[in-house]
Amino acid sequence: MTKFITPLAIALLSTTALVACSNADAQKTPSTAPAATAPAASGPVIAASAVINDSIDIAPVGDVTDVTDQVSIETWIDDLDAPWGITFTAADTALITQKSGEFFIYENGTLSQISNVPEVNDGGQGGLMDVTLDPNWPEEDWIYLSFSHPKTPGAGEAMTKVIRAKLRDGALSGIETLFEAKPEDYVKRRHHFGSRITFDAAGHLYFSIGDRGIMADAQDITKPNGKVHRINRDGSIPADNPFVDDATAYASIYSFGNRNPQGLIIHPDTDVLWSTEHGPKGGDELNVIRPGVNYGWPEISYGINYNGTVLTEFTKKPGMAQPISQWTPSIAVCGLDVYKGDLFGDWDGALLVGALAYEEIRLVRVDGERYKDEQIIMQQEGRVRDVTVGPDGAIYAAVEDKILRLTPAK
Ligand SMILES: [Ca+2]
Repeated sequence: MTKFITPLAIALLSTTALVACSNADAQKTPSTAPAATAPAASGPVIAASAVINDSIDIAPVGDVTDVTDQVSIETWIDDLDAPWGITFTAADTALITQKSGEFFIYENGTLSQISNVPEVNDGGQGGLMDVTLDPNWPEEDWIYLSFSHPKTPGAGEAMTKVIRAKLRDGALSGIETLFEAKPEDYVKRRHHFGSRITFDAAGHLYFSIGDRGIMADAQDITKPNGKVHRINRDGSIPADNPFVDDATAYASIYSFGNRNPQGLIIHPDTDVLWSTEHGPKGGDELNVIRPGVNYGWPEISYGINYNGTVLTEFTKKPGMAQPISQWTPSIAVCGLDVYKGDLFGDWDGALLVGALAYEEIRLVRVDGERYKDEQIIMQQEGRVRDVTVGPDGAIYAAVEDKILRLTPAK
């Protein structure tokens, strides 16, 4: 049905599918999400793991301090083309994905292209996306990659896919597929691929898929898009995933109602799973991701349609989690890490939030699952796609056509 559908028809479908679905079985909203309880707190707080905050309107992030004068910025690698993900394998050695599909290792000051990388569909917002190492690196030298996988070679339908492989003699070797959507769930639209990968202390792999431009799918657990997923490192499904007992659901789904999470990180101090998610026009979200929870898209949002029309009149509904904080107007959140290191000692444990449209890195201080405050540490250096902390404690940012290195200003 979606094979030759026009963008306009999809847009209409997206806004009406919740009330007018031609196949009732095709759309399933889970009934097993945790019951909503309203904590009587005055701020953006989630108190206990079984409780979701669904009743408090979250005010947009207000005045943010500019501390860019505390940071010195240098170009670490240039001559790239839309680097999307960066991760370090050792001091001064990094792996870098590029949206167009190239995968590089930067070692001893030299950038070398890695071969045997799967074909990606780099149309629209797709491409070769995130890269992460095995939690037991280097003893277990698996490299994890996400990308927009073409259903057939060329620029047709695509969906976010996750693989792992080892680097041998400059090539990916022993590639294993960890997550691949059902063929019928591939989508021709060219945006909202999500893509970020992170691991918890127990070794579970979490990754995000955006709604792929079909908003209603985010509420449908028979669809992989609009979700945060959780799998084991070999691609198997953890027995305690929230929807494993539902034969119609993707068993890898961990949370749903997520629009386009392009920041996803386990906080190493707390094991809390943080996510930054693009809103539409306004309503970018910082979320704590919990199993089985509905994050509300597109039924609730602090944003509006890009053309200015109302998307939903609701910012909250029972049973749908509120964000921890929200950015209106949108800064276009992309890339997320937790600062750990000696160079910026005062920033230990703070979130580093990249932003495409605002061309910024924000330092967001959190306490457990609470939002405390935020500062701008980099501005107007280009659209930020990824932020990662290096082994040397410097902050590295994938920006436009280069990797920047941030250190404390003298
Ligand atoms: Ca939400």
